[in-house]
Amino acid sequence: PVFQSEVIEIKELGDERGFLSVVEENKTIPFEIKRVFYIYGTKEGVRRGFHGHFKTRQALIAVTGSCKIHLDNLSRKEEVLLDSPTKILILEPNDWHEMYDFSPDCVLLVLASHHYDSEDYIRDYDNFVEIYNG
Ligand code: T46
Repeated sequence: PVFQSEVIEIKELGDERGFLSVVEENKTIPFEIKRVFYIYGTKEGVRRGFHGHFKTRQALIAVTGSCKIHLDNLSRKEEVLLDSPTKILILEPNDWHEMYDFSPDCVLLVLASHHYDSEDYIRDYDNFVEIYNG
């Protein structure tokens, strides 16, 4: 199937102690979570990503700070701003993505549907176009 990436909002559960937000696999997150990683301490001006995937679905949350994601699924290009721990980008494999404009305090949490596999990356844009246009 060809998926469509989207931004979803989750609840901010709060009381006098502060806030708590929750995500659950196969509910808030539309897949089973096999892997978790986080990107932090990103240097100023850095742009990373520059790839698509074959099968890995991901959920991106800026748990602190903010960053932007450039998305390109060949039929649309979009810029997503992640600037709240209650905002989640469900990033589908068929979206080429680049992450940039990280605030110095940004911690970008990523939940992934598959274990790490370097073969699941499409790092060449022309190749990406061939695969998803074909
Ligand atoms: C993605 C975006 C949102 C591992 O060994 N295991 C892992 O699970 C990951 C994610 C990375 N690595 C190694 C591979 C590289 O040597 O960590 C190094 C940095 O990874 P990479 O250059 O792929 O990082 P980004 O920011 O370009 O991309 C990452 C994810 O790899 C990718 O799947 O969609 O975040």
